This record gives sequence, structure tokens and C-alpha cells, in this order.
Amino acid sequence: MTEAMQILYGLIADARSQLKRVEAPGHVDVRNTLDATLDRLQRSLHRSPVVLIAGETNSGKTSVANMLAGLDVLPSAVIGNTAVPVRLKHGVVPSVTAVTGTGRLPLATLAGNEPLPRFLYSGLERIDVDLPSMRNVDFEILDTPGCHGSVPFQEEADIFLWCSVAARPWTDSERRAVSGLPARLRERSLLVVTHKDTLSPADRDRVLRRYEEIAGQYFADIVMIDAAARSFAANGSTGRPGAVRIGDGDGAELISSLNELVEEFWDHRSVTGRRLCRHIARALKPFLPVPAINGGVPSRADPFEVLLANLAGRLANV
Ligand SMILES: Nc1nc2c(ncn2[C@@H]2O[C@H](COP(=O)(O)OP(=O)(O)OP(=O)(O)O)[C@@H](O)[C@H]2O)c(=O)[nH]1
Ligand SMILES: [Mg+2]
Repeated sequence: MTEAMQILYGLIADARSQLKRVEAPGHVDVRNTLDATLDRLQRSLHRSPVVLIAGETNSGKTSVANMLAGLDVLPSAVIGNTAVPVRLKHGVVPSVTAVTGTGRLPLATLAGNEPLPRFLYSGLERIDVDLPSMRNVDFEILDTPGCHGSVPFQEEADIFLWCSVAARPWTDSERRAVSGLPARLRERSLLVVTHKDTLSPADRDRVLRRYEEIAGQYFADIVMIDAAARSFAANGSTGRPGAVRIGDGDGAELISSLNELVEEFWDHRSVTGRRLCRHIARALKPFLPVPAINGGVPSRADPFEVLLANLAGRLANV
């Protein structure tokens, strides 16, 4: 989370705690409505961005998810040939949960390479994986099944990664899938060209230039990586809030490009948050005390109205 977001978040938390402390006889409805509004705003601002990883079958999506999550390898029974989307996020305790149409089923006892119980496949919608290794990662990852048509789960995504195999660059079906993306996702999108290790150094430059020519317009940035490399770990910290560590090898470039998109996401969210704060401040106007002749708060105003005037001022100027 950026500093601007932390300031905004601190202001809202402080406003809510002051609201709780002040007596508000005759203003209970106003207080409750304002508190509920600030609560909703606080929760929506705090939600981590979702990084959607999409691409055609076997394009390296799960390998990229592994890199970003700081894992050597996810249990292959869970996500090998990804059949349903897998959501990876930070959790203090590692856990795997099946999300079905009728509820959530913890798979606590599933061993590394044991197949999923067959009954799960009928109604399985998603698998949620909580990982301690993602404690310094400021986003969630949604690893999706191979896509051959329009990109799935777009509406859940804040940042978009498209994986493409270097050896078969940019097929027509990839172009069709990606060209249908909304502008808000294109602005925060990254083309991840995998299988760099299968090309000679001269071919890498040539292939990358070709991607830039024919696919560059659809993405904010392009990186070429060996997604199968195992030397990378993303669970450290660069010292920047919310940033993941830039490790060795190709992962470094991937992480650095992704961090830029994550920061842009938080910047955009803090602009939206400030706009909503100003909107709330305007909505409070009818409930503020009539200003004294000198323009200040009248000396005999009720303490709740004084607090509202103070909060409205801070929300309007955050
Ligand atoms: N050499 C090499 N192999 C890779 C690279 N990226 C992925 N692979 C291998 O390609 C195979 C498919 O990789 P995955 O990460 O499972 O691909 P995926 O897109 O998640 O596949 P699906 O979920 O089945 O669509 C695996 O055997 C990986 O080890 C890469 O950059 N270089
Ligand atoms: Mg996969």
C-alpha cells in the first residue's frame, strides 16, 4: 500500500474512532449512517488487488503464479493442468480450500501429490490456497485454466498478466482474446513471454522485438522469462511498502514490472478514495452547525456538530 493510501486509511480509521466516542443525542441516525459509509469505504480501500494470470493452455501460467507466490512448486494434484481457477493469497497458516457451488470445503488432509477427491470435480468452482510465503506480497493471484476465447474472470481482476510461449509467438487466438479486454485492465497489464530458456540469445532479442511490434499495443509492458527456473524467491521485502523482493534471475524483471502496476493500482485507488471522501464531506453539509459570523464554528454548537464540522473539513481536504 502506498503512503497516500496509508494517510487516507488512517484518516478514515481516526474519523470512525472519534465518531464512536462522541455523544450524539438527537443525531443517532446521522452518526450510524456516517459510520456505515466510512466502514464500507475503509473495507473497499483495503482490499488487495487481484492479479489475474491468463493465457492459452501450457503457456506457463501456473509456473508464473509459483514464482510470484514465492513457491518452488505448488502441489501438482491441485493445480497441474489447471482445471479450475486457483486463488493464491497470504495466510498465516497454509491451507487449501475447495470452493463449490454450495460452500467451502477445507482440504487440510490432502497430501502433496494426492489427487483431489473425485466428487469435488462435479461442483468445484475454485480452489483457494493460503500461503505464509506471500506475507510480503501486496496482491492476490488468480491462476486460471487455459483460455481459448475471451479472457475469463476479467471482472475479478485489477491487474492482468497474459502468458505467451516464446517459441510460438502471438497466435491469432491470443490477439482475439486480449483485444477484447476493457481499457482499465489493459492499462495495468503485462505480457509475460515464457520459455525464454528455449531460445538462443540472438533469437530472444528477435522474438521480443516481434512481440513488441505485434502485441505491444495491448499491454503496459512486456517481459521475457524462464518461468520454470527454480532459483527465485519472492517472499522478502524491498523496503517499499507492499513491494515484493527483487530476487535473482528472470523473476527480478517480472516482479519489478508487476510492482509498477501494483503501485499504479494503489495510486488510482487513493485518487478514488479521496474523491469519495470529498463526496462524503459534501453530504455532511446539511448537518453542520450554522457558521458563526466570523466563519468559524459557533461557540455554543453541540459537540457532535462540532465533530462533524471537523471531520467534514478533514475529509474535504485529504
Ligand atoms: N523450459 C521452460 N519450461 C516452462 C516454462 N514455463 C513453463 N514451463 C513448463 O511448461 C509446462 C506447463 O507449464 P504450466 O506452468 O503448468 O503452464 P499452464 O499455463 O499453467 O498450463 P495449464 O494450466 O495446463 O493451461 C510445465 O512443464 C512447466 O515446467 C519456461 O519458461 N521454460
Ligand atoms: Mg496451470
